[in-house]
Amino acid sequence: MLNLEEKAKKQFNKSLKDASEQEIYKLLLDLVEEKSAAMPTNESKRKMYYVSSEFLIGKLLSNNLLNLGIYDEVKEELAKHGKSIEEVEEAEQEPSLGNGGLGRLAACFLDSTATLGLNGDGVGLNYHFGLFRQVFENNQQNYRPDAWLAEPTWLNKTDTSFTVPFGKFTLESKLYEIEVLGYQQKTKNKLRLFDLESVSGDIIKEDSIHFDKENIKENLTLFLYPDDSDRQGYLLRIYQQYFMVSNAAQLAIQEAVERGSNIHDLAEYVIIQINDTHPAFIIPELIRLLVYKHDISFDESVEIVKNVVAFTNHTILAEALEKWPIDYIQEVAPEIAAIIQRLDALIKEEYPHNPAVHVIDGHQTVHMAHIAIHFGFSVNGVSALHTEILKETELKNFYEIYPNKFNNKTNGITFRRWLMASNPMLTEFIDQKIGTNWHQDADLTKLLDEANDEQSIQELQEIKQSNKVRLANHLERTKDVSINPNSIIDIHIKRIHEYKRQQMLALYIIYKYKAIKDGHIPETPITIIYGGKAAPAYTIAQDIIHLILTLSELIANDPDVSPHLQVEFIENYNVGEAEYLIPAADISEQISLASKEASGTGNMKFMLNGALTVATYDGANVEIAELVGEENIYTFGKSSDEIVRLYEEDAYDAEGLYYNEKIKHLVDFIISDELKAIGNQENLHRLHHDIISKDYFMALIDLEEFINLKEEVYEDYENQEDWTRKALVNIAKAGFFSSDRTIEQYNDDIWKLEN
Ligand code: 26Q
Repeated sequence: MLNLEEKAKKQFNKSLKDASEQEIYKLLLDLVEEKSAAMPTNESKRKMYYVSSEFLIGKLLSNNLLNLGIYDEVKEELAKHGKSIEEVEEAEQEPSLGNGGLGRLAACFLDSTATLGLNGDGVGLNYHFGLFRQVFENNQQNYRPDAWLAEPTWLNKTDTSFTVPFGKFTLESKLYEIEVLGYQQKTKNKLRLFDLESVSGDIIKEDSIHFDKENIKENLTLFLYPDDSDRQGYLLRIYQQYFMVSNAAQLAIQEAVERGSNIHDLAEYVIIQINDTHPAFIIPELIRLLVYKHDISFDESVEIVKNVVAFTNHTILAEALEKWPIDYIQEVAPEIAAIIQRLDALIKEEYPHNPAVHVIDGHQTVHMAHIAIHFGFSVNGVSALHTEILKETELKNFYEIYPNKFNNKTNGITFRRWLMASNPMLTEFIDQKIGTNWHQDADLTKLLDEANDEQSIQELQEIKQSNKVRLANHLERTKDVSINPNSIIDIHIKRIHEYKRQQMLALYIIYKYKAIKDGHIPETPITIIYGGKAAPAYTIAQDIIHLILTLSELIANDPDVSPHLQVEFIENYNVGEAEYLIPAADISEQISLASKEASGTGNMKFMLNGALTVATYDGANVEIAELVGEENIYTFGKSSDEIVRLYEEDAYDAEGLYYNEKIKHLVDFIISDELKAIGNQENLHRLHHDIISKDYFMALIDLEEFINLKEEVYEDYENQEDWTRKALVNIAKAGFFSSDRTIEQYNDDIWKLEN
């Protein structure tokens, strides 16, 4: 018994049934604190710091209750008093401290690190406002600040503080912490978020995401940078990065000393995994601290740091690789600029005739990845294909120098959040069929025995149906959106980017709309659901959102089509929405242009929840296809080799494809009178023009094949027994994508922590 009723009486002087959701949320937060107080921590000599500019942790209440093993008990006690845990969950503000995949991966990794009992913390920044809240107005994306820091909060203030020496001033940091509770109380780690006392929301221009960019002391941790793959406000980003890494480096050194390090042996005590290049300044910062605070020679400092830092690459998009003019770094942190120049000199001396590997190029631009590769001991990609592309193409020059540094760590997801917390019915089903061992060791292959059991297939179908009803209710309640739970649920959710090809699916929607207009009525109605945010500076991505919203309206208002096809773009897609959407999906859209998606992790979440994947041979899709077999996935499109070749030879011809008679009328529909009557001319024309003249991410190259495949998929759906059997195989084979497996590999190959 948790005595929630008693606690409510004591704290609020009222019975649970009269307490507000907000009050119950507060009560449960205290309960978690009480229950976790006694959890052990791992005090091993060696400790891992996962330094990341993003931790997209999502809401914490259910996850913490689940990991403490009291979720069901709490749910039942609340239900007894007429309270629903789902409604209490809605009282929690979601911390959206990440843009997308990279931030969410960091959150899954924290969960797995604690669950495996390893000594490892996350280190990042305490943004006062997370990624902007997306609102749709006139079928356009708009922006609202996302204030997540309301009381009560999981965030605890500490007394820890460090001095960060910028060029123009010195700032004192403040450390905040969020506890990370391992599953079944294995160990407790921390997410450590640095902040500044002087930062203030007062400089935000009224309910917007605009603020005074010059006022560093007041804005440094105010916002998470929303621009993935874009370059604006360079200087502020460098300020943020340096503030983050200076704190992380000082914290790691301080704690190593406390555990007995004499600094010369720092690498025995500390391993720092950097999440992409965003924290790469930690390399010169560590060197600065060793040289100036610990009197170690420059050369020895470089050698020490080389054994401390390991780098994960998450992108092959050239435009997302961080490069900063040395002037900017000089302005923000002159000592760091000087150290980078010394590091560059070392490299130039060693490789005078290999300018591709220099740290500072001929335009005086610093290549962050080059620092991380030369002065770290490990470089990893995030899926098998991605790592191969890094070695053979993108980072070939480095692979030739350091073949042993390169390794692959295929991404994973935590099953605690993405199955146990978000899909309780499927969890229960798996427990009944194969027992609960998989909670510790994510092997679900025993489920394959159920493939020929009609009863099991039937149950699985019913679970999917219930999850569709649950999604429909959730969307009705929270977003005023109605969907048909008896339709095929087909989902494309992720950041909006041309390479992810939301626009290709939109062209399919146009195809389907026209087909229905011509009398080809699908047997089962289809609901296509999108979700995702576009970076504010990414014009074409905004245009793609506009196209989809406009199509959605056109279809909804057309009585010939709307009973058979619905298109919904879910506003403000985030972790919480994903938790409802993914369990309800029949079809998972993973249709990026081959070679461009480093891994993808949504693909894994859908597979685990029994959706069938429509996939290009990209990122971890390749590994999913290998695991489930071609008969249990729908693959299509040009290979990554072919795409890489097209780019190298500059041989892609968008215009030529456009003149294909099957394609032209679909693309031209973007600027049709019907659509322009609803939408905005400028957006639609710009997108149309971009697709026919440039189409840099090749939406047209796989379109015909995609359309044919989509038709086949919907047809296959009609045989529910076969379909569900395929879904079962997908679930059964998803064990490989547990982030526990990923973290074990990081630990075996890179971190080498004792547990
Ligand atoms: C860079 C420079 C300036 C401003 C912002 C940025 C920036 C910010 C965020 C660049 C990239 C990101 C985020 C990248 C990201 O989320 N990558 C995704 O990482 C996932 C986890 O490994 C992969 O599954 C996805 O394939 C990859 O796209």
